[in-house]
This record gives sequence, C-alpha cells and structure tokens, in this order.
Amino acid sequence: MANILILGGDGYLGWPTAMYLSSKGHEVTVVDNYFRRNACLNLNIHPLYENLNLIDRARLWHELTGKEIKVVIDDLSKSEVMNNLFNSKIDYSWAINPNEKNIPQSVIHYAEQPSAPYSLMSQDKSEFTLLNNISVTHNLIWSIKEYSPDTHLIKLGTMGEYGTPNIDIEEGWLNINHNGRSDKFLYPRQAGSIYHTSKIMDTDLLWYAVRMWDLTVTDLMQGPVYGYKTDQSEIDERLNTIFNYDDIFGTVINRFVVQAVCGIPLTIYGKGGQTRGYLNINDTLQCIDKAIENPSKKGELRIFNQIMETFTVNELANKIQAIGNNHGHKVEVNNISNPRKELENHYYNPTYQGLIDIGVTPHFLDDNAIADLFKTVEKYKNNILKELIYPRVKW
Ligand code: USQ
Repeated sequence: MANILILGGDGYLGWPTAMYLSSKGHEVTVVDNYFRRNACLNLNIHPLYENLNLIDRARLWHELTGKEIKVVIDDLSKSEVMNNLFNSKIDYSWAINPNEKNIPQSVIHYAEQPSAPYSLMSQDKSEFTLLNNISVTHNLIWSIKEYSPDTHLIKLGTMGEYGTPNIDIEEGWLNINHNGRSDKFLYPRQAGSIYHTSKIMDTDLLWYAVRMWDLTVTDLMQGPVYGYKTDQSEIDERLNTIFNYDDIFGTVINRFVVQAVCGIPLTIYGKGGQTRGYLNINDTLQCIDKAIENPSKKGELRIFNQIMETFTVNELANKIQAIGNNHGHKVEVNNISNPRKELENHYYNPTYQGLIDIGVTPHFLDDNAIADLFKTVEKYKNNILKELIYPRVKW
C-alpha cells in the first residue's frame, strides 16, 4: 500500500478520492485551505446540504471504518507549506499518529480554484485564480524535484484546455508535419475562461518539469463531473461530498436536476448545442486509482482525456426532463441568453481511450444514474434556494 497525498482534499472530488483510497488501505493525507467553503460563505452560496469540516469528516471516517485520513489545513500557494509535505516537516492539523511522516509515492493535485464563472466575476477573482492555481502547481513541481523526485504527480487538468477545435481532439499530443519534417507537440490549447487558461499554464509548467527535471507526471484532462454518491459515502450521509447547484460552483447535470426538482425551467445557455465530455464521480475515482496503479514513466508527461461519453446541453436537458417527468415533476426547458462566450453548435470529437486501456470501466449517464440523483435532490428539496440558480456572471 502506498502513501498518497491529496491536495485539495476538502473539495467536490478531493474528499471522495480520500475516502476511496483510504478504504483500499492506502495511507492518505489530505491538504486544503478551505477556499471553496470560504468562497461559498463570502458569496452567500449554500450547497444542497451542509458538510462537516474536513477534520470532523476525517474523525467520523475513522470512527466508522477504523481507517485514518490525516489532515493538514494550510495554504499550498506558500512554498514552505508545500515543501514541508515532502521533507518530513509536515505539520498536521489532525492526525492520530502525527509522528509517522512518510514521503508520498503519489500526489493527486486538485488544489485549485475550479470555477470558470468565479474566475470571471471580477478582476481580483481572475487574478486570484491565476496566481493561486499557477503558484500551487509551481510549488508542487519544485517540492517534488527538491525532496522527492520519484513521486508520481497526478494532476487534474481539464478538457476545456483544448476548447472546441474544428478537428479531432487527441489525448494531449499532436503529430505535426511541417515543410517536410515532423514532430510531436502538446495538442493546441485555447481556453474559454481565465480558469481554463490557468489550467493551460499548469500544463506548461508540468511539461517543463518533465522535460527539464525528469519528473513523473500524469495529466488528467477531465470533463464536467456529475453525481455525489460513492460506495464510501453510502456508509453514512455525513460523509457526502459538497453538492453545489448554484451558478458559480455547480456543474450542469447537478444543476439541471436541482432545477427540475424545484420547478425552474432547465437553464440551457444559448442554443444548447455545446458538446462536452462527461463522467460520473465514481469514474473520477477509478481513473485516479488506475493512474496510481499504472504510473507514467520517469521523464514522461502522460496525458489522458478523462471523459466517458459526450453530450450536447440539449441532450442532457432532454434526458433529465424525461426522468424528472417520470418522478412526477413537470419539467420545462428554457433556452436563456448565454452568459458565456462559447460556440453553441460545433464539431467535437475527442479521443478517450487511454484510461480504458489501463482498466477503467465506465459508468454511463443512464436512467438509473439520473434517477439516483433525483432521489437525493428530492430529499433536500426544502434547502434549495432558487435565487442561486440563474447565471449572474457574464463574459
Ligand atoms: N451550461 C448550461 N446551463 C447551465 C450550466 C452550464 O447550458 O445551467 C453549459 C455551459 O454553457 C457549458 C456546459 O454546460 O457549455 C458545461 O458547463 P459547466 O458549468 O457544467 O462546466 P464548466 O464551466 O465547463 O466547468 C466544469 C468544472 C471545471 C472543469 C470543467 C471541465 O467546473 O472545474 O474543469 O467542467 S470542461 O467543461 O470540459 O472544461
């Protein structure tokens, strides 16, 4: 079993990943600065249900399973904080055995401001997104280089780095023939938000660290994730991950189900032909797990497109409307003016074979998956604040 460090362990994906890897017997340490909680508090955004803080969740996890998830609450954009995770000077906020200080074999990097709308709310939030995201990645590559050069860095990138080009999207790389010569380059990036731009800059840092310092890196280009339920959260609902349905931190499928339940017509932005690759939260866990089990080579920047299927927004709305109607809701859909500058009708043909090849078995957005989401949202229906639903940030 491995020592695994999860940066951003309080987030939508970080906490389920921590429980999943801990349940498999790994020694897991999570680090978080509570950015997302504080941003929600400052913006008066309430998730669908309350979540225990990270220390209390880790305590509860230990009480229920006997397994330990160590917690560090601190800011990874400070280089000393990051260094201490790798040079055995780690300062735990909570741990049962704080003296066991092991160098991580794998580090999963989720510790970023994850929202495109947040990054465009104002100049200072845009600046925060860029500086925070790039500094954390920058600190991480330095710490690994200095103290732990064999650690496998698994970084969450985003499919949005590629944008929506009018050619097929490869897994990270593109062979180019030019004036009779050929070479392989990072697939062209063209982001649609400052958040996505920060992820492109991360990729450049990773590529530098691999080329110049021989680090071992897997970059997972993830699409929008849906769902909240995992085998571990089933143990006790107080272990559930955060569920945002607002216009800033909510992603489209989770948002549409909430809208269906509270009687707001589904907010299709523009014509609704925008196509993206989606995945179930359980597949995020599988992808991380398989990436840990099958590390990239030293000096290799391995890139996987982390999606399981593609849909237009209209297709999503139709599916959710149909299941919602079966559940007794009268679901309407509404094409509202698109708050984002994005193509609403475009070619989209990404490859996503690499993760399947290393053993990931996809879950699909079938009727059961959507019905499951409806059941939870219906349970918390009284918590829904309708004023959080319509988009308030335009770009
Ligand atoms: N959309 C609607 N109506 C809504 C919300 C979204 O039509 O009420 C549309 C958007 O215009 C967009 C698509 O649905 O075309 C996806 O939007 P989203 O808000 O679910 O996802 P996005 O802003 O792209 O960002 C999310 C995560 C981010 C991750 C990214 C993957 O917040 O962390 O990197 O998905 S990707 O989209 O592939 O870049």
